[in-house]
Amino acid sequence: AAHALLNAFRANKPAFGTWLTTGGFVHARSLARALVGTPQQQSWIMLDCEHGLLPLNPARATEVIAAIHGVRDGPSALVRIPATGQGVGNGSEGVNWQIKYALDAGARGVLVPMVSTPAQAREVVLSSRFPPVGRRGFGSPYTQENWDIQTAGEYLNVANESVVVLVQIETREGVQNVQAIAEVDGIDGLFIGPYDLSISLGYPPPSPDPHPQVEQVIQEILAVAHKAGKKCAMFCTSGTQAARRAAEGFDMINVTSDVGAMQSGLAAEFRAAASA
Ligand code: 3PY
Repeated sequence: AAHALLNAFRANKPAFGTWLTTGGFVHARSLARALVGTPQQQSWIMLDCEHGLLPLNPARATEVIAAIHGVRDGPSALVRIPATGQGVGNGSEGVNWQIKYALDAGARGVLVPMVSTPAQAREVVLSSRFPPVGRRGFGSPYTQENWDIQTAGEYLNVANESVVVLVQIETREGVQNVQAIAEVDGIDGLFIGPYDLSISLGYPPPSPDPHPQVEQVIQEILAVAHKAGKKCAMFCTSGTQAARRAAEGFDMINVTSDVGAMQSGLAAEFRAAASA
């Protein structure tokens, strides 16, 4: 079952997207509709349940994801879960149940913050893929509706190849282990979080560009991902930055956020109004 982000990945075209940090389903639908008809159709929206004001409340996530996917030719909705890679391997089931809720709600993919070891990446894959690849549980009666698929059985047949599994490289340990993480089967891509990456490496956060030492690490991660045959994603905060990252070869690029776009849009209109 294809969707906008997967289409871009398969066509080797950069997929631009935006962070969704707040709001209900009306807000999410407006954001999704705003992306339809932009020059870049292969877009995505990330429900930020890590730092945004969208806690991973399954009922709410289901409504927001349904609103986005109700938009014809619209973007793919993905979920960044709250639990980090450290949520596995210490006995916590955080990553497991959060991925389950996100995917059962119909998300086209998941993003797990701060994945620092190949063991953590493998755990992410186990939670995201149905057997025989992983151990994701099967049984939601709603997921296939969101995918516009007729039966749960059909969803089971397409989910492993259609769900996009992304891990964030944004810790010093993650950088040290980046090659082994990239090589984990079932991981589709590495998503660089330049803010956490900078502070983990002992540098200030990007303002707006990363410190040159951090930039070097970013380019190394991009090269490692591609060498392993994986996609590489980058978080940006403006269209100008995003265009540059696309030209560098990034496959998936965050352009802005709901709140950021609202603020800059308002500021631009008010500046225009005052310039008369
Ligand atoms: C980071 O830059 O740390 C991110 O995770 C993107 O918000």
